[in-house]
Formats: sequence, C-alpha cells, structure tokens
Amino acid sequence: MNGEFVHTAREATVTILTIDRQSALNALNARVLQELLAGVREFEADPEARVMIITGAGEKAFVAGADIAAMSKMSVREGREFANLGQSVFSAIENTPKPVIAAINGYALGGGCELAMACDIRIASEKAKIGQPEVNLGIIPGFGGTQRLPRLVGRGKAKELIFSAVALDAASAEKIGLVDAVVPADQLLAKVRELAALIASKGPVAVSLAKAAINRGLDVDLQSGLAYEAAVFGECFSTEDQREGMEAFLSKKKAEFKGK
Ligand code: DAK
Repeated sequence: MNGEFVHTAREATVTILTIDRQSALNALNARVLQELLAGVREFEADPEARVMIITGAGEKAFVAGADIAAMSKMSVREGREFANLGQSVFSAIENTPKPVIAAINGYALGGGCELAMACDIRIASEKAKIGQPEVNLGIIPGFGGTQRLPRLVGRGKAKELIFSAVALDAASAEKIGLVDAVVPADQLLAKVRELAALIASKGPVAVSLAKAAINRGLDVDLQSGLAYEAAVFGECFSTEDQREGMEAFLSKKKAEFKGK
C-alpha cells in the first residue's frame, strides 16, 4: 500500500512497513493508525509474505508517540474512538499469525514504545531512545504500556520507567530485555532483513503456531500454557510442512516449506 503516512513494500517473502510522518517524528494520529491497520491487514492477507518489519522513516524517529497536538484537542467521543482504533491496531499486530519485527531506528516513545512492544521482536539502532514519557503529560500509557512493559522487563523496572518517564538508550534497553539486539545505525535494516529472511525460511505454519503458543502461554498459568502447547504440537502433525521438514532432514535435503 502507499498511504499518506504508511508505505509497504514486499521484498521476496518479507514485507517492510514504513511509518513516514517525519515532520512530527512519525507521531501516531488517527490517519497513521488507520493506515497502519490497513498495512497489517494487507500483510496478513498476502500469501507470499511471511514476516513483516515495521520501521520509521528518517534518521531521527521510529515513532515519537501518539500525536500530542491532535490529542490536546480531542473531545471525549474522539478520545474514545482514538483509543479504540489504537487498541485494534496494536492487537492486530500482536495477534497476526505471522511474525512482526520492529526495527527501531530512533525515538520510540510513548505509543512508539508500545508499538514496538506489540511486535514479536525488537531490534534497535544504537541511536534509539526508548521510553514511556506519558506522566510528563499527565496521562498514563494507553496503548498497552502498563501491561506489556512489565511482562517484558519485570514490574520493578517497568514501574521505574513509567513513573520516572526516563527514556533509555539502546544499550540500557537491551540490558533489561526491552530490545532484543542493538546494531549500528547504518546496519539496522540490513540486519533486520537478515533476521526476517532467516525466519521466513523456516516452516511458516510452525512459526505461526509457536507465536500463538508463546502469546497464549504468557497470559495463562504454566499448566494451562503447557496444555495449549501440547495441543498445538499435535496440530503440527496435520501439516505438510511437518512432513516436508522431517523427510528433508532424513534424506539430507533442504526443506521446501509451503506454509500448509
Ligand atoms: N506528537 C506530536 N508532535 C510531535 C511529537 C508527538 N508525540 N513528538 C514530536 N513532535 C513534533 C514536535 O512538536 C516538532 O514539531 P514542530 O515544532 O517542528 O512543528 C517536531 O515533531 C520535531 O520535534 P522536536 O522539535 O521536539 O525535536 P527534538 O529533537 O527537539 O526532540 C523529542 C525530540 C522526541 C525528545 C521530543 O519531540 C519529544 O519529547 N516529543 C514528545 C515525546 C512524547 O512525549 N511522546 C509520548 C507522547 S504521549 C491513548 C493511548 C496511548 C496514548 C495516548 C492515548 N488512548 C488509549 C486514548 C499514547 C500517548 C503518547 O504516546
């Protein structure tokens, strides 16, 4: 798609979605959120696309948050609509059956940090700055920050970051598990493309089922999570990919997965 603020491009089996609203450091207004949702739906429906990368245009920002200027003028009804839209976008990313990687090229603040946390994996440029500064504005994180941040970094660190509004540099974010890897700024997209291509070469159904099992497991107790894992493991044996993967191993060939 080629929207006003969101562009997607597919390179072989990887879709790259770029948020491009550089005059406001790629801040999320309703239009950006609508286009982001359309981009996720397009990725989901594209049978050739196996992995999506989300990044921000320009050198400076991934996403500097929800659009403060737009929010400052919202009525109660508009605020509610904005919240519903934002939540549906973030849930769509989290629940899309295929993996999504955030390539964090600069500021990921507030809604930008929350967007990155809704992705499956976060790779940051060494220039990235990540945090939840909402209390500076007299609000709390509203796109899942109070829920996803403690799940990623533990409750103490999450409270420290949200209460203090301090943004972390990339190295500190990696240390606490808020990002999964840090790479030089000029290599960010190349490294993320490499990881995306590696994931895209694996059994797509298995990757998708693993995503579902991990996400579901984190929301339930261990016993329920293990029961879900066993059920999903069983499901793998109804797929062509499982037969292909195991037969290829046994005959010492490279598996050609079809995603079925
Ligand atoms: N919104 C709108 N415009 C923004 C913006 C933002 N979040 N961040 C930056 N900009 C704009 C600036 O206003 C400026 O515009 P002009 O003055 O040029 O017109 C332009 O981008 C460049 O920014 P700066 O001049 O400030 O650039 P600096 O390098 O000096 O500073 C900065 C970069 C990222 C440190 C600074 O811009 C900054 O502190 N930005 C705000 C970061 C922030 O507080 N982010 C959190 C936003 S609150 C909700 C759910 C979730 C949310 C809300 C509601 N519901 C459920 C309803 C989420 C809230 C948030 O994310």
